Amino acid sequence: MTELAAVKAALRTQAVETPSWAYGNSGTRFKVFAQPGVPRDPFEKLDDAAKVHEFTGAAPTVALHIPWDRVDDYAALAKHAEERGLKLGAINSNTFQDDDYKLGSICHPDAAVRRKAVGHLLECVDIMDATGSKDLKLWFADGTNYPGQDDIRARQDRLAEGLAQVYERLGDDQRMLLEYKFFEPAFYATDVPDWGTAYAHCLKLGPKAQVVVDTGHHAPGTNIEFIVATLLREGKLGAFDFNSRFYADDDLMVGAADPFQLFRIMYEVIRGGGFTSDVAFMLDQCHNIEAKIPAIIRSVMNVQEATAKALLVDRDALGAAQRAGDVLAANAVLMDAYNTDVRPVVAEVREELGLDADPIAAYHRSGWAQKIAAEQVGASERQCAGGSEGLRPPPRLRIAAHSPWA
Ligand code: PSV
Ligand code: MN
Repeated sequence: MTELAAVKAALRTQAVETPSWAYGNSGTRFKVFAQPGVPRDPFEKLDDAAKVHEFTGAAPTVALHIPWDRVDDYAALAKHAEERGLKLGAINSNTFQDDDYKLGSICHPDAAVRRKAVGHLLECVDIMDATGSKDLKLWFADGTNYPGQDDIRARQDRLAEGLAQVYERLGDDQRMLLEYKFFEPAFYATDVPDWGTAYAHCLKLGPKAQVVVDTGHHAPGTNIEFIVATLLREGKLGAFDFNSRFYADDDLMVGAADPFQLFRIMYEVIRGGGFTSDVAFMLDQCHNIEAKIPAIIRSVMNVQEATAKALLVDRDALGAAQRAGDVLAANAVLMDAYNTDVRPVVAEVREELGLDADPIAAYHRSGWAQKIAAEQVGASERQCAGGSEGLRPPPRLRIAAHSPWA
């Protein structure tokens, strides 16, 4: 196979999971700008996700967030997905939204609150059984705001105990993916603040527990590709939550703020065997001012382009330069790949799959935006009527004026 053919073959296998919550209305804590045609329920979110897959050919699964995507019949939701060429992906838990969780969820000092939180996580595994989802994604807002507020070490013990209860409940082909985030909403000590803490818990739990790297969850300047390389080396990289950021957890389109970082991450993924393993490539984004469906299409395209560039790195030449200690040559090999315009190659892959070379133009031509705008009038109101359903959770700059967190 020629080099180009190998790159194209690899690109054809790439799948990016889109998050149900990216299709819904979201905003900042100052304002949610409602968009016309926004889905009113999880079924309509899947209809939109199907469009992303239809035009990219690369977004076949959709992550759900419970309770935002709670339905009476999960098998029916899975069937709805299947009829549109999709599958349901990771089930994201939510232990940060109830009043009970003010001082934490599975790390809370009160055993009754911890039991409630674990109960929710077990419910999420029941949902996985019904939807056929393989991954339970856990992110905990747990932490403290003031030194002395709670016992840091005891909170780790409670965390380990709660995680172990959920781990026991997992089926043979199910995984637990533990996500870390350095701050927010806790401002002093977050209970799972970094990859090291997540890794330590996953290691103790066993092979079905792996770490999630959300690209927006690090202090500025953190070398994320180093974390990726290390977790892959240890067999503990489970998934990505892709997005990009300028300041904190901005949840902007992946590849928008720092496409070079995304390329470096994808290079380490490929270098470490993560591209052909079961690492899940998920998006975790909010589209507050831009049109949502084309923004998600753009994000999938950005991941594809970063991947194509990473696949183009001449690893033999790189290895030779590294062994020779030729710093400049080694760097040049990497930069040559990064500076290649891969858009024509990715477009060719699409055409070979029978898709339009330009997914965004094809989406705009399809008339879907006009159709949902006409048919789903009032979606924003209805979406919020059930409380927080469909809205992004409360982290910084993300609270709707009319939401329970305002
Ligand atoms: C937390 O900020 C997070 O990144 C977690 O992945 C959540 O599940 C997601 O955002 C939605 O709240
Ligand atoms: Mn995330």
